[in-house]
Amino acid sequence: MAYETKLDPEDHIYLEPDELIKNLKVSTAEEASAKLRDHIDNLENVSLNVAITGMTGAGKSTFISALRGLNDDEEESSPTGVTETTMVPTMFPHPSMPNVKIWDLPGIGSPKFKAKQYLRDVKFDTYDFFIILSADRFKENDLMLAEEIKKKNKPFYFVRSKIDNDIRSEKKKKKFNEQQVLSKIKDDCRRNLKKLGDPKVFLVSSHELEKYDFQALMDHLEGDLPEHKRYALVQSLPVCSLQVLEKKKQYLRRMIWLTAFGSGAIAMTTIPGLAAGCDIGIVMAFFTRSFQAFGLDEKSLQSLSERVNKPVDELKSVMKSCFANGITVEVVRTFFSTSKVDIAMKVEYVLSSIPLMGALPAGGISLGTIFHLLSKGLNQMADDAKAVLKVAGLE
Ligand SMILES: Nc1nc2c(ncn2[C@@H]2O[C@H](COP(=O)(O)OP(=O)(O)OP(=O)(O)O)[C@@H](O)[C@H]2O)c(=O)[nH]1
Ligand SMILES: [Mg+2]
Repeated sequence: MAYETKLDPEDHIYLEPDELIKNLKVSTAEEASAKLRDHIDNLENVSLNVAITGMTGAGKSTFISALRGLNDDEEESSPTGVTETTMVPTMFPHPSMPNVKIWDLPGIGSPKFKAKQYLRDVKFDTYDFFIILSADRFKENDLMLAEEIKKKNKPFYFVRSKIDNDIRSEKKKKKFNEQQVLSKIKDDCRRNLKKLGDPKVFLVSSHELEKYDFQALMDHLEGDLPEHKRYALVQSLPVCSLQVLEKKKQYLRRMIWLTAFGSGAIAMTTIPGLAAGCDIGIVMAFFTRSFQAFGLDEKSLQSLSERVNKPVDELKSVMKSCFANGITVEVVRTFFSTSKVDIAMKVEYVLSSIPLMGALPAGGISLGTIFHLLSKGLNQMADDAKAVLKVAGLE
């Protein structure tokens, strides 16, 4: 082999898309590229509709803002307050993924509440799943609603909200033990919901998503969603912990394959200069998605800054990659042309298993180069995001 095969040890884990390539059933590299671009488009545009419901004042609007990475008092936030502020289903698009829609459903506090009618009124079919919030024990209306959702074969999750309040007041007691307090709240809720079997209950604080069961809730959602919707869920999550960050990175790494193949690099037979002939649009889209998913864009940093009470400049000061000031064609071009590429990668290993690649030996080099650069860029952004989390005190 003419070129070196040095590879990040991590890269081996992500070789599974070769299966996908093999299954494309195409006869030319161009066709493969086009199909993969379609595949990326489909993943990016998949719709995810999340319904948030519960009694008046349960914390729905606040939870929705938190899911969208916004603070209560930000302009676009769902209105919150102590009076009944939400009367009709209201849709809130995710700030950077408009196809991810979070719906604030009307409160279910009325004594005349009829679950069946309610679900019809809110057009239950719209939603991928329901989250039923309660700020204390779950009431009869919550149960009736869950039973009706179950009949309609939709997933639902019980979330006991405002846990930070419980912890704060229990802390004043002499024998405070956080784990015991949490277990007791959970047991109480479960007892309440016995009629439904033993449904899971997640304890959440919208002000501190990094604590309690928010992560567990997201893991369950991820597991229950059909495969093609998981990417949208994971990328739309606010970066509130190292765990979320790692998960995002893991999903994005799989996109590197699709992006590198989809960029058209495989259709090239020569490499006139680094990455020439590569579709810069698809590369830009990948880096932009990664940047936003990691919460490195100006708006996300602004929200984070307000939440953790640290100036944006302080958060930004630890971002050392060339992407720190945003993703532009200029930045990406510079990154591509100045990165040292001393690898041609193990990509041959994958390429050799795909019949149509056999005729394009030089294409393999470009593909390897692009794969490597995308991977390197992603790693650098993830490192920036980790550093920001650390300064924010969320690590
Ligand atoms: N400490 C704490 N307060 C919360 C939390 N979630 C909501 N709140 C507060 O609880 C109050 C009601 O929250 P909302 O989000 O407006 O509740 P809602 O369910 O949207 O209420 P309606 O729209 O009237 O049905 C507000 O004052 C919030 O600030 C939380 O996780 N922790
Ligand atoms: Mg509300």
